[in-house]
Amino acid sequence: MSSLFQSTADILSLVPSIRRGETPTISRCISLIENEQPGYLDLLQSLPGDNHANKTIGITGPPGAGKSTMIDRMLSLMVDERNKKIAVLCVDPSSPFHHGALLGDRIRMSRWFNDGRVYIRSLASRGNVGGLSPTVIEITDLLKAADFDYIMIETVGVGQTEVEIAGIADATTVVLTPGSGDDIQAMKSGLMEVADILVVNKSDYPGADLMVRNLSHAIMENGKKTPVLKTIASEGTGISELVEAIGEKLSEAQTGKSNALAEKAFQLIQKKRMVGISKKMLEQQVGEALQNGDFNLYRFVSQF
Ligand SMILES: Nc1nc2c(ncn2[C@@H]2O[C@H](COP(=O)(O)OP(=O)(O)O)[C@@H](O)[C@H]2O)c(=O)[nH]1
Ligand SMILES: [Mg+2]
Repeated sequence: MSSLFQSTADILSLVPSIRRGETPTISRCISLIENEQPGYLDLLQSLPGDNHANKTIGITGPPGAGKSTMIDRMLSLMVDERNKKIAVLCVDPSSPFHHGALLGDRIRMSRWFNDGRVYIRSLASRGNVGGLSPTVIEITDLLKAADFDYIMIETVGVGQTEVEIAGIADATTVVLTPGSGDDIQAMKSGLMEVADILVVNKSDYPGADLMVRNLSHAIMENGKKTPVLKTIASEGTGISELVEAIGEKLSEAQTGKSNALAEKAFQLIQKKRMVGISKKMLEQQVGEALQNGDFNLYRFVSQF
């Protein structure tokens, strides 16, 4: 793939345009980062320090829970009523081969695509199934350097993603639905630990009140104060309370916390150290080493 840019100097000259929130530049730079094209690290390294006033909101939960519908409704309140400028990043780590969920996101949020106050970008997953790729950290930092008031990240909750998104976002909302067994799953998987806010969406379905009670009970037992809210995203019910609760969490959240930054640093170093290493490449090299005889796994590994 050829670079969209002529040189590293060209790339660095784009930083002021990013700062002004010019979306064509932002889109090009996100592609640059997503595809790890030459100069993308120079770009990230030339972004201003991590002390931005804007905040990051994570919305996670199972596919179909209503996350995109909810974000669409939240945009109405935050953009139309409060005139905020918002970036939405949709990440689906569950489906590297088809883009079903991402298509759903686009449909659910379609009325914002031509609104200059909202920037929406979907990220295709890159075979990092069960986890968020560190690319999400990088792209979030790019968006933070622009003049958005809020950056919302929608992620399908699979495996570790909820925990990882909580490390990136200043406030994390976990969306569940009644009758799904999500509450049991949430209590087992430590989801309760990472959620700043729990939402029982589709509360027009039976079992919503029971689910809220179960979750509230579990939270109390854990000595936590995580709010549990009930919404019907498709009707806009409970959305203003949700926006309110998120605002409260954000006002408590400290930015530039060293433990959160250390966690991100850890992931980015991991990514850096694995550059050029893939299972396919290893399989080929192991194959060659085996043919040469006297294969020792530890001597093999030591060359990396
Ligand atoms: N009955 C009901 N349906 C909802 C509600 N919220 C969303 N939906 C529907 O659930 C489906 C999946 O919603 P979507 O926002 O794409 O879920 P996501 O995968 O979590 O982003 C869509 O058909 C929505 O219209 C709700 O509160 N009640
Ligand atoms: Mg969605």
